[in-house]
Amino acid sequence: MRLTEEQTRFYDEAGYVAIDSVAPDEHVRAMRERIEELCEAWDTEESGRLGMQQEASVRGALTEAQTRATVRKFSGLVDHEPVFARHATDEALLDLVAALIGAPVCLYADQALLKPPHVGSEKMPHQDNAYFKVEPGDAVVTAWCALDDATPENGCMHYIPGSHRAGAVGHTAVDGTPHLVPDGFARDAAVAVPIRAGGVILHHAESLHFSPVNTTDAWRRAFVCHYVRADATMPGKDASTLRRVRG
Ligand SMILES: O=C(O)CCC(=O)C(=O)O
Repeated sequence: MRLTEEQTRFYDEAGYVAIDSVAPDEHVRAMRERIEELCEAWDTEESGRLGMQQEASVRGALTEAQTRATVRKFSGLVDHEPVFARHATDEALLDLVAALIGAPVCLYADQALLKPPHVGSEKMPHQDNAYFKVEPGDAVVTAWCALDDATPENGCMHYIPGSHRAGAVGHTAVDGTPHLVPDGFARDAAVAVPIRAGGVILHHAESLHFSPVNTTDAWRRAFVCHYVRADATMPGKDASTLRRVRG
């Protein structure tokens, strides 16, 4: 799959680009079904090894059904779950990734980010590289794949166009959470980027972004792969242990 010149220019200028119909319907369906099974099996070893997290607002004494309906995250699925490995190594997706960051390409991290109906919370503003600290920032791209149609109402991605051009900005830890937020953030400048299921948003590691709450009756699910060029400097990661996905 090729990026057009216009899409490449848009990414360079805005720090993100949305591409429709990247993941085949069958792959999207299989990922959605597996997420449903994992939420159903929330108290098993299988879900546990994927670092299952629940919405903070509802943690505590819940019924089984309530627990299933409040899962917000699984991590590291590609190492254990074939349908997610198939997506992360899909050649069409990797063509887009390599066009933006070059090659060889490794998978840096992957996660399923879920916004359950009504309780799906905001993902606070941040740059991915506030967490990763990869040098250079241009060597990392996030491929955010919608598994449901993502809309402003159910918590689609929002970006500050051009924010990556300022490079890394300072972030401060939010008390009692694992979140970092940028020091100074112009929320009014954010643009909502709705996308259909199967579409992928590619964003730069220093693009400021967030996603609001899910106010709808339905899930907003995404599978997110962070890719890095193999020659980048990655504090806290042993690059030789990362999965090489494009030579
Ligand atoms: O899926 C979301 O709501 C947030 C995703 C995000 O922040 C990311 O992919 O870096």
